[in-house]
Amino acid sequence: MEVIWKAKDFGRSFKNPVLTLGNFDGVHLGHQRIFQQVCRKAKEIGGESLAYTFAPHPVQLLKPGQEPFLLLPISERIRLIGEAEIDVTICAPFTQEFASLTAEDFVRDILHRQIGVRQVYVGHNTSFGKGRTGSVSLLKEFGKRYGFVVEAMEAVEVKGTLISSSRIRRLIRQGDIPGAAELLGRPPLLIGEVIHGFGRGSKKLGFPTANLKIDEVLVPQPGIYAVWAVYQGRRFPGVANLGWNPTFQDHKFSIEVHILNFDKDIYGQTLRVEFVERQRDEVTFRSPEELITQIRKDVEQAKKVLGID
Ligand code: ADP
Ligand code: RBF
Ligand code: MG
Repeated sequence: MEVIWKAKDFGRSFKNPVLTLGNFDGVHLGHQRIFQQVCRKAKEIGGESLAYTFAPHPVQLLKPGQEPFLLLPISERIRLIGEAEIDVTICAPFTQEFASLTAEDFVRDILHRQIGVRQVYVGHNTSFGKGRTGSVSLLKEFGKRYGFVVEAMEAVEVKGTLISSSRIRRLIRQGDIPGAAELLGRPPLLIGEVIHGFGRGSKKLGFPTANLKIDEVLVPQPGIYAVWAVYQGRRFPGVANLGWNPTFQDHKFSIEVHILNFDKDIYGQTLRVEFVERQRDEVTFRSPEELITQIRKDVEQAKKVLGID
Protein backbone atom coordinates (compact mmCIF):
# COMPACT_ATOMS: atom_id res chain seq x y z
CA MET A 1 0.00 0.00 0.00
CA GLU A 2 1.17 3.48 -0.82
CA VAL A 3 0.99 6.02 2.02
CA ILE A 4 0.85 9.76 1.34
CA TRP A 5 1.51 11.98 4.37
CA LYS A 6 -0.14 15.10 2.98
CA ALA A 7 -3.55 16.77 3.00
CA LYS A 8 -3.28 17.87 -0.66
CA ASP A 9 -0.75 18.48 -3.47
CA PHE A 10 -0.14 14.77 -3.85
CA GLY A 11 2.04 15.13 -6.94
CA ARG A 12 0.16 12.37 -8.72
CA SER A 13 -3.25 11.68 -10.16
CA PHE A 14 -5.51 8.77 -9.31
CA LYS A 15 -7.27 6.40 -11.65
CA ASN A 16 -11.05 6.23 -11.07
CA PRO A 17 -10.56 6.73 -7.34
CA VAL A 18 -12.99 5.08 -4.94
CA LEU A 19 -12.51 6.64 -1.53
CA THR A 20 -13.51 6.39 2.09
CA LEU A 21 -13.00 9.08 4.67
CA GLY A 22 -12.59 8.84 8.43
CA ASN A 23 -10.51 8.50 11.55
CA PHE A 24 -10.70 4.73 11.45
CA ASP A 25 -9.37 4.49 15.00
CA GLY A 26 -9.04 0.83 15.88
CA VAL A 27 -9.70 -0.33 12.30
CA HIS A 28 -12.63 -2.29 13.73
CA LEU A 29 -15.04 -4.64 11.92
CA GLY A 30 -17.21 -1.72 10.78
CA HIS A 31 -14.20 0.01 9.20
CA GLN A 32 -13.08 -3.27 7.68
CA ARG A 33 -16.52 -3.66 6.07
CA ILE A 34 -16.23 -0.20 4.50
CA PHE A 35 -12.73 -0.98 3.16
CA GLN A 36 -14.09 -4.19 1.61
CA GLN A 37 -16.78 -2.23 -0.21
CA VAL A 38 -14.27 0.36 -1.41
CA CYS A 39 -11.94 -2.34 -2.73
CA ARG A 40 -14.78 -4.23 -4.42
CA LYS A 41 -16.03 -1.09 -6.16
CA ALA A 42 -12.53 -0.06 -7.23
CA LYS A 43 -12.02 -3.49 -8.85
CA GLU A 44 -15.39 -3.26 -10.54
CA ILE A 45 -14.62 0.08 -12.20
CA GLY A 46 -10.91 -0.57 -12.73
CA GLY A 47 -9.94 2.14 -10.25
CA GLU A 48 -7.78 2.70 -7.20
CA SER A 49 -9.04 2.27 -3.63
CA LEU A 50 -8.22 5.13 -1.27
CA ALA A 51 -8.59 5.76 2.46
CA TYR A 52 -8.36 9.40 3.57
CA THR A 53 -7.53 9.69 7.26
CA PHE A 54 -6.14 12.21 9.73
CA ALA A 55 -3.41 12.41 12.34
CA PRO A 56 -3.32 13.56 15.01
CA HIS A 57 -6.93 12.68 15.77
CA PRO A 58 -9.06 15.87 15.43
CA VAL A 59 -10.00 15.70 19.12
CA GLN A 60 -6.31 15.89 20.07
CA LEU A 61 -6.00 19.21 18.24
CA LEU A 62 -9.38 20.68 19.08
CA LYS A 63 -9.62 19.57 22.73
CA PRO A 64 -6.06 19.13 23.96
CA GLY A 65 -5.21 17.77 27.40
CA GLN A 66 -7.58 14.81 27.31
CA GLU A 67 -6.67 11.38 28.62
CA PRO A 68 -5.20 9.21 25.86
CA PHE A 69 -8.13 7.55 24.13
CA LEU A 70 -6.83 6.30 20.78
CA LEU A 71 -7.13 2.56 20.22
CA LEU A 72 -4.06 2.42 18.00
CA PRO A 73 -1.01 4.52 17.20
CA ILE A 74 -1.21 5.95 13.67
CA SER A 75 1.48 3.57 12.35
CA GLU A 76 -0.63 0.56 13.34
CA ARG A 77 -3.83 2.14 11.97
CA ILE A 78 -2.10 2.49 8.62
CA ARG A 79 -0.64 -1.02 8.74
CA LEU A 80 -4.12 -2.47 9.33
CA ILE A 81 -5.67 -0.38 6.54
CA GLY A 82 -2.97 -1.89 4.31
CA GLU A 83 -3.99 -5.37 5.46
CA ALA A 84 -7.51 -4.53 4.32
CA GLU A 85 -6.01 -4.21 0.81
CA ILE A 86 -6.61 -0.51 0.26
CA ASP A 87 -4.27 0.75 -2.51
CA VAL A 88 -3.48 4.21 -1.15
CA THR A 89 -3.84 5.77 2.30
CA ILE A 90 -3.72 9.53 2.48
CA CYS A 91 -2.87 10.64 6.01
CA ALA A 92 -3.59 14.35 6.33
CA PRO A 93 -1.78 16.25 9.08
CA PHE A 94 -4.69 17.60 11.11
CA THR A 95 -3.59 21.20 11.69
CA GLN A 96 -5.52 24.36 12.60
CA GLU A 97 -5.39 25.31 8.93
CA PHE A 98 -6.82 21.97 7.88
CA ALA A 99 -9.50 22.16 10.59
CA SER A 100 -10.63 25.53 9.21
CA LEU A 101 -11.55 24.10 5.78
CA THR A 102 -15.33 24.14 5.43
CA ALA A 103 -17.07 20.96 4.32
CA GLU A 104 -17.45 22.44 0.85
CA ASP A 105 -13.80 23.59 0.64
CA PHE A 106 -12.71 20.10 1.54
CA VAL A 107 -14.95 18.37 -0.97
CA ARG A 108 -14.32 20.80 -3.84
CA ASP A 109 -10.58 21.41 -3.35
CA ILE A 110 -9.42 18.04 -2.13
CA LEU A 111 -11.87 15.29 -3.03
CA HIS A 112 -12.87 16.77 -6.38
CA ARG A 113 -9.97 18.85 -7.72
CA GLN A 114 -6.98 17.08 -6.17
CA ILE A 115 -8.22 13.51 -6.14
CA GLY A 116 -10.92 13.57 -8.82
CA VAL A 117 -12.95 11.15 -6.74
CA ARG A 118 -15.53 8.97 -8.52
CA GLN A 119 -17.20 7.24 -5.62
CA VAL A 120 -17.22 7.84 -1.85
CA TYR A 121 -18.20 5.37 0.89
CA VAL A 122 -18.83 6.74 4.37
CA GLY A 123 -20.44 5.66 7.60
CA HIS A 124 -24.06 6.80 7.93
CA ASN A 125 -23.17 9.22 10.77
CA THR A 126 -20.03 10.71 9.23
CA SER A 127 -19.32 14.37 9.76
CA PHE A 128 -16.48 16.42 8.33
CA GLY A 129 -15.24 19.94 7.65
CA LYS A 130 -15.06 22.99 9.90
CA GLY A 131 -17.46 22.66 12.82
CA ARG A 132 -18.29 19.12 11.55
CA THR A 133 -21.06 20.59 9.41
CA GLY A 134 -20.47 18.14 6.56
CA SER A 135 -22.97 15.26 6.72
CA VAL A 136 -23.92 12.37 4.46
CA SER A 137 -26.77 14.36 2.90
CA LEU A 138 -24.52 17.35 2.24
CA LEU A 139 -21.90 15.06 0.75
CA LYS A 140 -24.56 13.63 -1.56
CA GLU A 141 -25.45 17.14 -2.72
CA PHE A 142 -21.79 17.90 -3.41
CA GLY A 143 -21.58 14.58 -5.22
CA LYS A 144 -24.25 15.73 -7.67
CA ARG A 145 -22.43 19.01 -8.17
CA TYR A 146 -18.94 17.57 -8.60
CA GLY A 147 -19.78 14.31 -10.29
CA PHE A 148 -19.25 11.53 -7.77
CA VAL A 149 -21.50 8.93 -6.19
CA VAL A 150 -21.95 8.70 -2.40
CA GLU A 151 -22.86 5.50 -0.56
CA ALA A 152 -23.65 5.64 3.15
CA MET A 153 -22.89 2.40 4.96
CA GLU A 154 -25.15 1.17 7.74
CA ALA A 155 -23.46 0.57 11.10
CA VAL A 156 -22.31 -3.03 11.46
CA GLU A 157 -23.78 -5.13 14.28
CA VAL A 158 -22.26 -8.04 16.13
CA LYS A 159 -24.83 -10.08 18.10
CA GLY A 160 -27.17 -7.13 18.20
CA THR A 161 -24.48 -4.64 19.30
CA LEU A 162 -23.59 -1.70 17.06
CA ILE A 163 -19.87 -1.44 16.49
CA SER A 164 -18.24 1.88 17.29
CA SER A 165 -14.81 3.01 18.42
CA SER A 166 -16.33 4.53 21.57
CA ARG A 167 -18.05 1.28 22.54
CA ILE A 168 -14.76 -0.58 22.05
CA ARG A 169 -12.94 2.00 24.18
CA ARG A 170 -15.43 1.43 26.97
CA LEU A 171 -14.95 -2.35 26.85
CA ILE A 172 -11.16 -2.02 26.94
CA ARG A 173 -11.32 0.43 29.86
CA GLN A 174 -13.41 -2.18 31.69
CA GLY A 175 -10.96 -4.97 30.89
CA ASP A 176 -13.51 -6.85 28.75
CA ILE A 177 -10.98 -8.07 26.22
CA PRO A 178 -13.07 -10.80 24.52
CA GLY A 179 -15.92 -8.27 24.16
CA ALA A 180 -13.62 -5.72 22.54
CA ALA A 181 -11.97 -8.35 20.32
CA GLU A 182 -15.36 -9.38 18.99
CA LEU A 183 -16.11 -5.85 17.78
CA LEU A 184 -12.57 -5.22 16.55
CA GLY A 185 -12.34 -8.47 14.60
CA ARG A 186 -8.83 -8.79 16.05
CA PRO A 187 -7.31 -8.70 19.54
CA PRO A 188 -6.86 -5.39 21.37
CA LEU A 189 -3.14 -4.61 21.42
CA LEU A 190 -0.37 -2.37 22.67
CA ILE A 191 2.89 -1.75 20.86
CA GLY A 192 5.97 -0.26 22.40
CA GLU A 193 9.70 -0.15 22.85
CA VAL A 194 11.20 -2.38 25.55
CA ILE A 195 12.74 -0.10 28.17
CA HIS A 196 14.64 -0.56 31.42
CA GLY A 197 12.87 -0.90 34.76
CA PHE A 198 14.55 -1.60 38.10
CA GLY A 199 15.88 -4.99 36.99
CA ARG A 200 13.85 -6.61 39.77
CA GLY A 201 11.81 -9.02 37.65
CA SER A 202 14.72 -11.33 36.85
CA LYS A 203 16.97 -10.67 39.85
CA LYS A 204 14.47 -10.70 42.69
CA LEU A 205 11.44 -12.58 41.39
CA GLY A 206 12.78 -14.95 38.75
CA PHE A 207 10.18 -13.62 36.33
CA PRO A 208 11.81 -11.14 33.92
CA THR A 209 9.32 -8.76 32.38
CA ALA A 210 9.77 -6.70 29.23
CA ASN A 211 8.68 -3.19 30.27
CA LEU A 212 7.04 -1.21 27.48
CA LYS A 213 7.10 2.43 26.58
CA ILE A 214 3.98 3.06 24.52
CA ASP A 215 2.61 5.91 22.45
CA GLU A 216 -0.33 7.88 23.79
CA VAL A 217 -3.08 5.31 23.47
CA LEU A 218 -5.81 3.89 25.64
CA VAL A 219 -4.51 1.26 28.09
CA PRO A 220 -6.76 -1.59 29.26
CA GLN A 221 -7.94 -1.61 32.87
CA PRO A 222 -4.98 -2.26 35.17
CA GLY A 223 -4.54 -5.90 36.13
CA ILE A 224 -3.01 -9.21 35.07
CA TYR A 225 -3.71 -10.49 31.54
CA ALA A 226 -3.07 -13.53 29.38
CA VAL A 227 -1.40 -12.23 26.20
CA TRP A 228 0.47 -13.12 23.06
CA ALA A 229 3.75 -11.26 22.73
CA VAL A 230 4.81 -10.75 19.13
CA TYR A 231 8.54 -10.26 18.72
CA GLN A 232 10.13 -10.03 15.28
CA GLY A 233 7.05 -11.56 13.72
CA ARG A 234 7.00 -14.57 16.09
CA ARG A 235 4.26 -15.10 18.66
CA PHE A 236 5.06 -16.16 22.20
CA PRO A 237 2.58 -16.85 24.99
CA GLY A 238 2.86 -14.46 27.91
CA VAL A 239 1.35 -12.91 30.97
CA ALA A 240 1.19 -9.14 31.39
CA ASN A 241 0.86 -6.87 34.36
CA LEU A 242 -0.48 -3.35 33.92
CA GLY A 243 -0.12 -1.55 37.22
CA TRP A 244 1.86 0.16 39.93
CA ASN A 245 3.67 -2.82 41.51
CA PRO A 246 2.29 -1.88 44.94
CA THR A 247 4.22 -4.71 46.61
CA PHE A 248 7.36 -2.67 45.95
CA GLN A 249 5.75 0.77 46.28
CA ASP A 250 6.89 1.80 42.82
CA HIS A 251 4.18 4.50 42.52
CA LYS A 252 4.87 4.44 38.79
CA PHE A 253 2.53 2.86 36.27
CA SER A 254 4.21 0.18 34.20
CA ILE A 255 3.26 -2.16 31.39
CA GLU A 256 5.24 -5.39 31.71
CA VAL A 257 5.14 -8.75 29.96
CA HIS A 258 6.69 -11.96 31.15
CA ILE A 259 7.16 -14.04 28.00
CA LEU A 260 6.96 -17.81 28.48
CA ASN A 261 9.80 -20.03 27.28
CA PHE A 262 11.83 -17.02 26.27
CA ASP A 263 15.30 -15.87 27.23
CA LYS A 264 16.55 -13.01 25.09
CA ASP A 265 17.75 -9.51 25.75
CA ILE A 266 15.25 -7.39 23.86
CA TYR A 267 15.90 -3.94 25.32
CA GLY A 268 15.34 -1.22 22.71
CA GLN A 269 13.31 -3.55 20.47
CA THR A 270 9.66 -3.26 19.52
CA LEU A 271 7.20 -5.61 21.17
CA ARG A 272 3.59 -6.03 20.22
CA VAL A 273 1.25 -7.36 22.90
CA GLU A 274 -2.10 -8.86 21.93
CA PHE A 275 -4.48 -9.07 24.88
CA VAL A 276 -6.58 -12.19 25.32
CA GLU A 277 -8.21 -12.19 28.75
CA ARG A 278 -8.04 -10.35 32.06
CA GLN A 279 -7.16 -12.67 34.94
CA ARG A 280 -7.25 -10.61 38.14
CA ASP A 281 -6.58 -7.29 39.87
CA GLU A 282 -3.10 -6.30 40.93
CA VAL A 283 -2.74 -6.69 44.71
CA THR A 284 -0.27 -5.77 47.45
CA PHE A 285 1.55 -8.84 48.79
CA ARG A 286 3.19 -9.04 52.20
CA SER A 287 6.40 -10.41 50.74
CA PRO A 288 8.08 -10.99 47.36
CA GLU A 289 7.73 -14.76 48.02
CA GLU A 290 3.94 -14.49 48.13
CA LEU A 291 4.00 -12.53 44.88
CA ILE A 292 6.21 -15.22 43.29
CA THR A 293 3.74 -17.94 44.33
CA GLN A 294 0.91 -15.95 42.77
CA ILE A 295 2.84 -15.26 39.55
CA ARG A 296 3.38 -19.04 39.16
CA LYS A 297 -0.40 -19.48 39.35
CA ASP A 298 -0.92 -16.59 36.91
CA VAL A 299 1.39 -18.32 34.43
CA GLU A 300 -0.54 -21.60 34.73
CA GLN A 301 -3.85 -19.81 34.25
CA ALA A 302 -2.51 -17.91 31.22
CA LYS A 303 -1.39 -21.19 29.64
CA LYS A 304 -4.91 -22.56 30.00
CA VAL A 305 -6.46 -19.43 28.54
CA LEU A 306 -4.02 -19.49 25.60
CA GLY A 307 -4.52 -23.22 25.07
CA ILE A 308 -0.93 -24.34 25.54
CA ASP A 309 0.54 -26.96 27.89
P1 ADP B 1 13.60 -4.47 33.83
O1 ADP B 1 13.26 -4.01 35.20
O2 ADP B 1 14.63 -3.62 33.16
O3 ADP B 1 12.38 -4.68 32.98
P2 ADP B 1 13.71 -7.33 34.22
O4 ADP B 1 14.47 -7.97 35.34
O5 ADP B 1 12.24 -7.30 34.32
O6 ADP B 1 14.31 -5.90 34.00
O7 ADP B 1 14.15 -8.09 32.90
C1 ADP B 1 13.53 -7.79 31.69
C2 ADP B 1 14.43 -7.93 30.48
O8 ADP B 1 14.95 -9.25 30.38
C3 ADP B 1 13.60 -7.72 29.23
O9 ADP B 1 13.60 -6.36 28.84
C4 ADP B 1 14.30 -8.62 28.22
O10 ADP B 1 15.31 -7.90 27.56
C5 ADP B 1 14.92 -9.71 29.05
N1 ADP B 1 14.17 -10.99 29.10
C6 ADP B 1 14.76 -12.21 29.10
N2 ADP B 1 13.86 -13.19 29.18
C7 ADP B 1 12.65 -12.60 29.25
C8 ADP B 1 11.32 -13.12 29.36
N3 ADP B 1 11.09 -14.44 29.41
N4 ADP B 1 10.29 -12.24 29.39
C9 ADP B 1 10.55 -10.92 29.34
N5 ADP B 1 11.78 -10.38 29.23
C10 ADP B 1 12.84 -11.21 29.19
N1 RBF C 1 3.18 -6.63 41.41
C1 RBF C 1 2.40 -6.38 42.50
O1 RBF C 1 2.76 -5.56 43.32
N2 RBF C 1 1.21 -7.03 42.68
C2 RBF C 1 0.76 -7.98 41.82
O2 RBF C 1 -0.32 -8.50 42.04
C3 RBF C 1 1.59 -8.30 40.70
N3 RBF C 1 1.21 -9.28 39.84
C4 RBF C 1 2.02 -9.63 38.80
C5 RBF C 1 1.68 -10.66 37.97
C6 RBF C 1 2.50 -11.04 36.93
C7 RBF C 1 2.10 -12.17 36.05
C8 RBF C 1 3.70 -10.33 36.69
C9 RBF C 1 4.60 -10.70 35.55
C10 RBF C 1 4.06 -9.29 37.53
C11 RBF C 1 3.24 -8.93 38.60
N4 RBF C 1 3.58 -7.89 39.45
C12 RBF C 1 2.80 -7.59 40.54
C13 RBF C 1 4.65 -6.96 39.08
C14 RBF C 1 5.98 -7.17 39.73
O3 RBF C 1 5.99 -6.46 40.93
C15 RBF C 1 6.99 -6.60 38.73
O4 RBF C 1 7.01 -7.36 37.56
C16 RBF C 1 8.36 -6.55 39.33
O5 RBF C 1 8.36 -5.71 40.45
C17 RBF C 1 9.42 -6.06 38.34
O6 RBF C 1 9.12 -4.82 37.82
MG1 MG D 1 10.69 -5.75 33.79
